[in-house]
Amino acid sequence: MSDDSNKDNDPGRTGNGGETPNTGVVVKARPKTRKPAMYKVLMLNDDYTPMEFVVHVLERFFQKNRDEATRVMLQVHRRGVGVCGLFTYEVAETKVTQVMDLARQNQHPLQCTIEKD
Ligand code: TYC
Repeated sequence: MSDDSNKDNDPGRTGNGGETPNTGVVVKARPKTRKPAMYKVLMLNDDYTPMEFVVHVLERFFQKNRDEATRVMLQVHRRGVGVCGLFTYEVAETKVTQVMDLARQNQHPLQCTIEKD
């Protein structure tokens, strides 16, 4: 005997009057997000690294033009410390490593560091 009153296995059946099938998935309308913490890369002065090398580093790793790189380099030279840029933690770490590696390869004592913004 056939029984067409049982429609529970009918895949097209929505049970809500032809609206979107209810998948049971709950999605927040406005998912909470957080801005990432930002970190300054600071460059430190020393008595030996040539000014031109510092300017080169700022152009190469911090996308500064010649004028901006010179301004930051002179700030460090006169005041002892200057800000190269503001980055997420991993990017800031990478910049510091790149600067220190190039400085070491060229036997300059140039130091830079990270500070939470
Ligand atoms: N003080 C260095 C000099 O007179 C120049 C210098 C600038 C070095 C900035 C490091 O981060 C620095 N040659």
